[in-house]
Amino acid sequence: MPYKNRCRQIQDLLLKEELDALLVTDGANRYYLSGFTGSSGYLLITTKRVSLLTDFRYLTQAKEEAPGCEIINQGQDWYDTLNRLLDEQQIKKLAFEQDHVSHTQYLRLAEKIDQCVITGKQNLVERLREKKDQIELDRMKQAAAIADEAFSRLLTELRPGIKELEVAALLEYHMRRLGSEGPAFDTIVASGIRSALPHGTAGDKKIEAGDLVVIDFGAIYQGYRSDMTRTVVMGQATPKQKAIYRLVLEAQLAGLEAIKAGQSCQQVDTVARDIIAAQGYGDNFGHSVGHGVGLHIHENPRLAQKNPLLLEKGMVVTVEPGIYLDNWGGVRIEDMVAVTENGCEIFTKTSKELIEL
Ligand SMILES: [Mn+2]
Repeated sequence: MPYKNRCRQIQDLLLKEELDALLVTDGANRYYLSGFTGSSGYLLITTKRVSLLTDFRYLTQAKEEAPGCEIINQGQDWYDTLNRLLDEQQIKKLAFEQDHVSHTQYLRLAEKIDQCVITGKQNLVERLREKKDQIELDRMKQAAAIADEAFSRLLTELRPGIKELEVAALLEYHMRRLGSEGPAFDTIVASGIRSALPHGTAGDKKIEAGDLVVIDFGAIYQGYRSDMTRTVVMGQATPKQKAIYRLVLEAQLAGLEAIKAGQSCQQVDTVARDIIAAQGYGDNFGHSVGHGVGLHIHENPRLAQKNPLLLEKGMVVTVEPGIYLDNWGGVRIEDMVAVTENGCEIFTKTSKELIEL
């Protein structure tokens, strides 16, 4: 069980920051620290105890999924329950996740918590989540494998005249049948001139002969997400389509090559970006090269120009340069990889040769 160890890391952080407790309100952080998959609940981590407050609907499930936590029925007013717990343990300084509390919740906390100081903190749990352990890596590899297989099934079904929305439905159907808990995010299927929209979610448009089709999607396996993009051509590629594709692929391969523990995020971005910029397409590549993935589809670390953070073994990131030309179309190629000591392990296995259907 990894949860106990993760809670212990939070408890160490509490001691270091001279805090008595952390109230976890974010769902992904709650799951990460407890294993509880229910949609509602709060974790209270003190230096000695981990309590999971949830409501009647989830009590049985919580006991099964989070044996490392003391399970507490939050009752009619969970602030009363929280106050009682804080009292019992003589908590004087309570931290809360300021990025995951609404203004209304904050005002209520400030009003109802009477015997201790409350203080907002950022990224306490998120920072731990940046580096994946073996259990997480295995799940993400499986999520990537599901997406790969779904994509190969989809390729046999793509024909001119099919709508983008149907393509998204087929992909999501295949992923579900292969064990995905749902799409990792709104599936992107952008064809023809729409492929120049970096985040063109699938629409009503029919895919026509000659279209570039950007397909960006992912699966969820045991809570963990995958992310991949392939661009295909419906029919035979034109010389320009081939040239743009080759350039994006060259940048993508260089980005992958640059990844290893100790490398800075901005350096990976630069390596890929420079290849595209050198051919005059710098302005047509307006997003960062990649991002972390995990329980969320977009997490730290971001592989971006202004991020000096050094990559560490166990981080999982995407590498996804693209070129987008208004009124013409776009190409993006994306793999998800795990950072290793000397390079990276590529979880996405689908070929990156240009696919002409
Ligand atoms: Mn991505």
